[in-house]
Amino acid sequence: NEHRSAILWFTGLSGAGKSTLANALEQELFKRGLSSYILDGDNVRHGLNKGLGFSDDDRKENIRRIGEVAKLFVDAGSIVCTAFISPFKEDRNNVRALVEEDEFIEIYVKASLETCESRDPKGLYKKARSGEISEFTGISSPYEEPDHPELTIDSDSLSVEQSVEKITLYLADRGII
Ligand code: GGZ
Repeated sequence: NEHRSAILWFTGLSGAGKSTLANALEQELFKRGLSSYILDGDNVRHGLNKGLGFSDDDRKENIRRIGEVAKLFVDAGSIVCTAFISPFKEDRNNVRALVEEDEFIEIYVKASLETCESRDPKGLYKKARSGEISEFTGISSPYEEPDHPELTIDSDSLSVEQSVEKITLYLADRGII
């Protein structure tokens, strides 16, 4: 099917819903016969980036490598969905600069820290509060909100279905799908 390649860069706190949304979107793109792929912690932090932790420097290197891999997918003609906290503006903007201006779509998956902390599916916030995990985003490590994301998804108030619809409408509007 006819489509343009792009990086759909999901950013947001742990538990905001980045992976859930990126996976649901990727499924929708697949259903439409589009060439898409997902990069997330499951296939990157355990492989390519095994050995990187959560210091500022390691996060920076994590995002740099993911950006380079995402660019390869764009070169290959795919729509690549990435789901990483990517807490630093500068690192996200460095990835943006790797591809054409219209090929990078920053999607801020926005949920309050309170919401994310109450979801706490893996109990990581609890461990961060108790000090068992250090440098945890939102607790003991910063998250820099995007200034001008192409899209903001308020995951406090939108369902996954509504969010996927919002993104696909945007992509159609931009002529990407
Ligand atoms: C943040 C951490 C940390 C710390 C482990 N801080 O909700 P999750 O569990 O499944 O997703 C989080 C994931 C974050 O990895 P990223 O590669 O997305 O981070 S970054 O973009 O900042 O490099 C969380 C888990 O790893 N996790 N320790 N200290 N998240």
